[in-house]
Amino acid sequence: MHDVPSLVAQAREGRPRAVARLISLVEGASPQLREVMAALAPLTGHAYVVGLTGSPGVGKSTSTSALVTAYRRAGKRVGVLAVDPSSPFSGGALLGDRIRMADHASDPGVYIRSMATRGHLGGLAWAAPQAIRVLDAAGCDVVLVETVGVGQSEVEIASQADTSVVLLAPGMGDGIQAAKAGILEIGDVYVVNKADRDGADSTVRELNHMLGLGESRGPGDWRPPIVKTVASRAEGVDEVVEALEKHRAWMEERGVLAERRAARAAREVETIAVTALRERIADLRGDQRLGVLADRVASGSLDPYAAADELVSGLTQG
Ligand SMILES: Nc1nc2c(ncn2[C@@H]2O[C@H](COP(=O)(O)OP(=O)(O)OP(=O)(O)O)[C@@H](O)[C@H]2O)c(=O)[nH]1
Ligand SMILES: [Mg+2]
Repeated sequence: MHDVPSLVAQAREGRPRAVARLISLVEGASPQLREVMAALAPLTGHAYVVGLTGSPGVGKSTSTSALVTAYRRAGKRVGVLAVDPSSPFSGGALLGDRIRMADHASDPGVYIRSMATRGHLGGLAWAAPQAIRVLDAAGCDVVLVETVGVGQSEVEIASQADTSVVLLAPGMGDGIQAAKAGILEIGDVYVVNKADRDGADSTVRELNHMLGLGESRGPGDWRPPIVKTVASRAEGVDEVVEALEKHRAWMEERGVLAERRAARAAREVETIAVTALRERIADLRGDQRLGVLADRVASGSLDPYAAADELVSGLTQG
């Protein structure tokens, strides 16, 4: 068992080992998690959470690393969370990221953490927000969340960020992929990376076209900017930071930031509640209440809906 108050105090002072240990408690779904989260709650709400999504190899990690450099130059404390929803292990696929992040490894103003979430009940939706809370409470001004892998998880992680950055690269058929993945609805800022390659301008045009279609934006609405970058040479990265800051200011002005955070909190609570219920339902397999109800349903003295209702009300009464 960990001494939670002391861990939290150390994390708050910015001690990396305490931060790492707290995130491990999240990853391991520790029974002490409740205590940890209760202690962290009053310390959260400061960090600006930026999600980075995009197809494999588009340059998310390289961009993340360049953004870390830019934010560090501005004196900000930065947390980086690389989330891999497809793998039950930390490591492996994330090894390359660690190497790319090596520049920042000795910087005490940067926390970098990889997280595999497949093994979790409730998966990414449940674990990542808790890890973000840890980084927030540890005093990070900015938390960058990179999702490895494609598909639903990207949309999921986008819903956990204050601002979502969608990366594309020329010549990857990304425009079409993006449309398919529903990514065009989640981007607050679009980045066309690998602008040193042919076709960047046409990717920008294509994207512009797609973003403009079917849009009925009002004068005060946010229009997602498209920024060209060469992340491997840190070109365009300051423009990305500028776009992020503009989006953040726009959200604050309009009350959107508070709205998004409340929506995020609602989903967080919902996920935790559903996970708890699912655990209880799993416990029921060997429970005699289910057996008794099943016998009645089998013999025709009770219908299955009434039996399920009875079971559910039993669950929520503890
Ligand atoms: N030419 C060029 N290559 C780049 C640029 N940015 C990144 N790369 C290279 O593209 C490759 C993939 O970059 P990553 O940053 O690992 O991409 P990623 O999106 O994090 O990849 P996954 O995490 O595997 O999905 C690496 O070899 C980078 O060096 C760029 O602007 N131009
Ligand atoms: Mg990566």
